[in-house]
Amino acid sequence: MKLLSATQIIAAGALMYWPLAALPHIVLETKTAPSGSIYKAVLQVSHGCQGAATTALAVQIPPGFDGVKPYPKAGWVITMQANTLITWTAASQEAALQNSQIDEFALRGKLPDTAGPLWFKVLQTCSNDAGGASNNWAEVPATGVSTKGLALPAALLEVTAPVALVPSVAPSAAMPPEHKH
Ligand SMILES: [Cu+2]
Repeated sequence: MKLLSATQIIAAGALMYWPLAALPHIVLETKTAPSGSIYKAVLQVSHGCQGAATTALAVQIPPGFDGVKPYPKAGWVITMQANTLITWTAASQEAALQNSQIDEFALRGKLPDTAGPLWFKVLQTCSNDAGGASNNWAEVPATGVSTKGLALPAALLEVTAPVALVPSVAPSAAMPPEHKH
């Protein structure tokens, strides 16, 4: 049996840890969707604030995302402000999302007819007891869609051009065969 050296073990550990370390913080489950479609935005919250439990999540509805409705969550109270902000608040300490757990908050609406990035800005509020305050996931790059280097990036949805209807039969095959009288 071949024993791994300490260096090899550390290197393997670093490799395994890297994908986790590179994960963004609050992200959308589905990161692209066609323009004009009905879209369910599922925001995944994978940790709290500096170890503290999440007690509220306020999502700014991006301009152009229309007719938005939130999905209810057991133990959480929902408030909506003028179709611009949806907030889920834990109704009790027990309902708060622990730092060691993952959960999802969802809303649904109609995407704009034009393609381009849609940023979901999220204010995550945490329990004060554990020393956490809040994380304002609202940073957006000056240009483009790369969130590299941003400490608190907003969640990105890339709205793509509408899906073209593909004919079930190729036009040439659908043409009547050449015939003679
Ligand atoms: Cu994070």
